[in-house]
Amino acid sequence: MGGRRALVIVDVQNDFCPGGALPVPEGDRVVPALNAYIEKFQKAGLAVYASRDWHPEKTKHFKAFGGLWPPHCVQNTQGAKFHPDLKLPKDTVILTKGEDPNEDSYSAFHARTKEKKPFAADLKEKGIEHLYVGGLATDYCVRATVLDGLKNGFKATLLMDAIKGVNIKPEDSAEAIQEMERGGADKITFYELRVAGCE
Ligand code: VGL
Ligand code: ZN
Repeated sequence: MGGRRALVIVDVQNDFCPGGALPVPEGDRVVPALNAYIEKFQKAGLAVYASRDWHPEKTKHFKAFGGLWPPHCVQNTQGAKFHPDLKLPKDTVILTKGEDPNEDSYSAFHARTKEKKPFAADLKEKGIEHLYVGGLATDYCVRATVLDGLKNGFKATLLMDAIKGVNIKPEDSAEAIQEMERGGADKITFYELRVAGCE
């Protein structure tokens, strides 16, 4: 079991939390769980990535222009900011996606660093092979990120206590989790991470 590990926090932004423009039910509940993972990874000297949905005002992602969603995470708005209680370390690599008005860009593998480097390239440069993925939403951006990671040859572990889904259909998150597992992802909770001694 080689391979450097990294924590990947997907789209924990105000608009996906209660009170936001596209609230994931109980979306803010992932925040304390993710803070615990952040502390663990940081103490172990492992990289922390945080993706953000970052849409222009007009995008085919939004209902008004043919998409599925109400406007959310519009660039430079309060709703696009990370949840205020999320304790991102200073050296967190911020990944930005959804800027292209012609693409949904659910997956963090469509995102780039602030130096405009694709996520996969940044991971490869750092020798990272194993992604621990949590955040919002289980059935959209978490799902797409994990499946793309697996397709790109990374190992992926889902942080079961640090994800929440939209569940347009009530079973959507459960089905997404099964799909990720079929693709090769495994699942863990914070307690199991500690037991496994993943330092
Ligand atoms: C997301 C719906 C629309 C997500 C983003 O972050 O899961 N879901 N845009
Ligand atoms: Zn979006």
